[in-house]
Amino acid sequence: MVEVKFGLELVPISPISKLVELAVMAEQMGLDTVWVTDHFNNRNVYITLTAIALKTNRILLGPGVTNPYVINPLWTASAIASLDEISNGRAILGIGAGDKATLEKMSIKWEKPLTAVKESVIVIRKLLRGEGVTLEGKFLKLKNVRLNYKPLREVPIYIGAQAPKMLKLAATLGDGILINASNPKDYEYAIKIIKEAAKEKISRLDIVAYTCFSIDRDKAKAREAVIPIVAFIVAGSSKAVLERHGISLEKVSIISNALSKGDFKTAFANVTDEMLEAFSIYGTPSECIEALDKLIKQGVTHIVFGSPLGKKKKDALKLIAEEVIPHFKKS
Ligand code: F42
Repeated sequence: MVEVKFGLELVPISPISKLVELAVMAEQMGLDTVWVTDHFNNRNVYITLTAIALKTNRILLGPGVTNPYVINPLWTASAIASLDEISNGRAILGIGAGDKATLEKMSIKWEKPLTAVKESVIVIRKLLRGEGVTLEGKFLKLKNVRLNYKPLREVPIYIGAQAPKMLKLAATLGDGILINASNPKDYEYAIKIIKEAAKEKISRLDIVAYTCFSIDRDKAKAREAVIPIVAFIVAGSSKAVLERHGISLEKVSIISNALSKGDFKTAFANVTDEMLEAFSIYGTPSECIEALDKLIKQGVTHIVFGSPLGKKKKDALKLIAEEVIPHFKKS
């Protein structure tokens, strides 16, 4: 049986010193990976990762996820090679098509997302191998570009994917897939596509559940903490995903409209239990274990504990490390 890995998502909305503290704690508590999200309006992903690299020794670390529209893939190749150097070979790269709402704010068109991710991954790999690249692609046009230094190694590349074509691409091209979902229905859908596309490569693919997670001994507190995150997930979900979970589009539009006006009270008040079930894992340690167990049985090889973690992040991380992870390490 594959040994399941465990990771932590960090969103750089809090001071970098606090994120470093959490990453150090995650390393001390035996987690395997730490992923830092990438949005222009949060603290910078690579500066945060560098700070974490300098204070940790073992944990793997990387952006989860960057995108080729805001950050040029050549820049990403150099950033990830530099992170690998400063962390002594611990870098991992998460890359995806980018967040539509954020790109719209920057007037960046979300054109050909599959092609953009595909060409970027191919080019980044070549640069990490120390090769030169000339490409007349649809997204990238490059004339004999290369890094002026020899990267330590070819860093593993994980592709963020939920939709069918991106899942297929990730399964064929990636070393791993970051699936931003928490419910078994989404994994049933995704893993079927991944298995068909990956064929014999499936045993080498790291299938990551990038969850929205909230844990507390008091279920009500875990629930309370997860509501704001689920409101944003619901507003950003595709029609196909909402329909998969039988969520009324009418209710979703109330939340989306409220969020766009900054009326968080109305948005959060309209989050239903059905939405919480569909888009998060929350509850007591035993309830969280039960939910994660379902994903692992479906073929997930790596769990990332994503926001909010709980009402108090350090307490939640302690519960995860002391009660959740040991359950899976011994079984
Ligand atoms: N986005 C961020 O901006 N920052 C983050 O920190 C972040 C973290 C993150 C973590 C995990 C994860 O899974 C996703 C994360 N994301 C983050 C979101 C990520 O950047 C992507 O937005 C997300 O993964 C969306 O991927 P998706 O699988 O939904 O794919 C999108 C692009 C999609 O619509 N795909 C469809 C499909 O079927 O795969 C259709 C693609 C499409 O439009 N194809 C066109 C066509 O004609 O068919 C064009 C074809 C072409 O050539 O490109």
